[in-house]
Amino acid sequence: MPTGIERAFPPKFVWGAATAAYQIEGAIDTDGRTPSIWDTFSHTPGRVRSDDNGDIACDHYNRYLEDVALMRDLGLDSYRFSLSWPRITPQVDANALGPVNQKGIDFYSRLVDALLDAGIDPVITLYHWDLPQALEDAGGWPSRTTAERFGEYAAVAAEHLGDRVATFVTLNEPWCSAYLGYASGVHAPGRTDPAAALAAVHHLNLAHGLAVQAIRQQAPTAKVGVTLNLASVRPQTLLDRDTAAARRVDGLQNRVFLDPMLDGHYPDDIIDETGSVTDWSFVRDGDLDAICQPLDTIGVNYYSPTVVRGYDGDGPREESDGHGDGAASAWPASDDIEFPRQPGPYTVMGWSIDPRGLTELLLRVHRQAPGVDLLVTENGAAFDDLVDGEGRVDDPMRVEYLSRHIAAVGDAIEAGAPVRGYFVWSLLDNFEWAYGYTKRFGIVYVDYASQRRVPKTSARWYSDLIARQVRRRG
Ligand code: GBH
Repeated sequence: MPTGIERAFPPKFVWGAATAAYQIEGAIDTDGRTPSIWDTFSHTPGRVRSDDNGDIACDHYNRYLEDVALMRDLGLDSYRFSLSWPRITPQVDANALGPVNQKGIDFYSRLVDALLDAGIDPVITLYHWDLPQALEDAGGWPSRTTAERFGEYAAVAAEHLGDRVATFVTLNEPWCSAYLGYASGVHAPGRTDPAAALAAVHHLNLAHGLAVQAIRQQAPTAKVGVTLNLASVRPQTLLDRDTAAARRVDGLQNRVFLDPMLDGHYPDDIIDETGSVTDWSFVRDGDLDAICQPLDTIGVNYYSPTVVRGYDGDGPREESDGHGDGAASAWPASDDIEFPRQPGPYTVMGWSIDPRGLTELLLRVHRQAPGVDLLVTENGAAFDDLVDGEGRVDDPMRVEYLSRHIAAVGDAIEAGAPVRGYFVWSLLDNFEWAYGYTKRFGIVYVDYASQRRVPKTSARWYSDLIARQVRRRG
């Protein structure tokens, strides 16, 4: 079996795996939980492949002890998971957070205690896409009140869990929440309004800033960060129209989040170039100060490279967001840009495999945020895994994918990026959003009929890698 990397990572480097609440928990109406936008979306026919939904998912809500035991057996240092907001404050609406649901807190409290008992450091993401439906009904992320309620919810989470949880991540991939949720509509709530998407960008940034302040107040020793799906954007050629396209995509995907969070301003070129869509009047005095909070860590999620070119009007415009033709564009004010399909190899998502993109991306973020620690909060791949006659799941392609990307993280560290940890996406096969259960990202196979967990070859490989690195620590 290829081991890939025998180099030593820094002694305190953290090896982990990640999941998200709606993708694994199930138990959607247990202990007072109310619906999120993903319950509504997945129960709307035609939105999710095979009309799958997260009603049961991996039944993690009932099986969390088994899953923690699995993580302990694998030797993980850390586990990144998200809280389901509608478990914590199920009665939230536009005007008030509503009462705290003790049963919701208790579930996460038991999970955190089980992890700590197993020697696994919990990393909590406050928001991985499951907005309480009542807040969407009141306008969702395009509406300012959603950000205000999010700040209050963050305070509750930090108050109840901050005594035991060392690291909080405010948002997971606000790019997806804003652009896939409100522009292309392939994610919940499924709206297709580019102006709303840009308002959502701002209110997600504001939500982040308010949450950082709330966590600092409630849990002063906790480390706080955000997870972004940034892109290391490459122009297809050095023609002006391609480099201009790359600059716009860098702006809409990276700088529109990084600049306000790290430097307290929005990129002028992006404000200009989206002028036909919105006048940005949703940005109020004081917002940028609220958004720009010192961060302990930036989480980077990376799956595939981004190559762009200026669209010259010839042939159908390529926009490979992996959701096929016919969807509205995820990119506001960007009809003059296309995303040419890249050469293989591909994962079964159709995403091309290119580990160098991860090295480049980590170095790009480090350049803009030189003093901030970095974490790879997600990296992984979907392949067509099958259980064989002996009840094993052999996934050599995933081993290859992970080993090359981990090596790419090592390259970034050697080049000076302060990367402190790596989290595989995902611990378990799970509900892959618009793809339902058709795509498997886990290092542990889940048989959805029996809920049996079967560690794949990649899980054993990752476990061995961690064990070797731990031995080196001495
Ligand atoms: C993450 O999103 C999520 O955080 C996680 O919940 C999810 O399960 C996981 O990834 C796997 O999807 O234009 O064809 O090159 C990642 C979402 C993936 C969206 C890459 C944009 C571009 C693909 N992003 N995608 S392509």
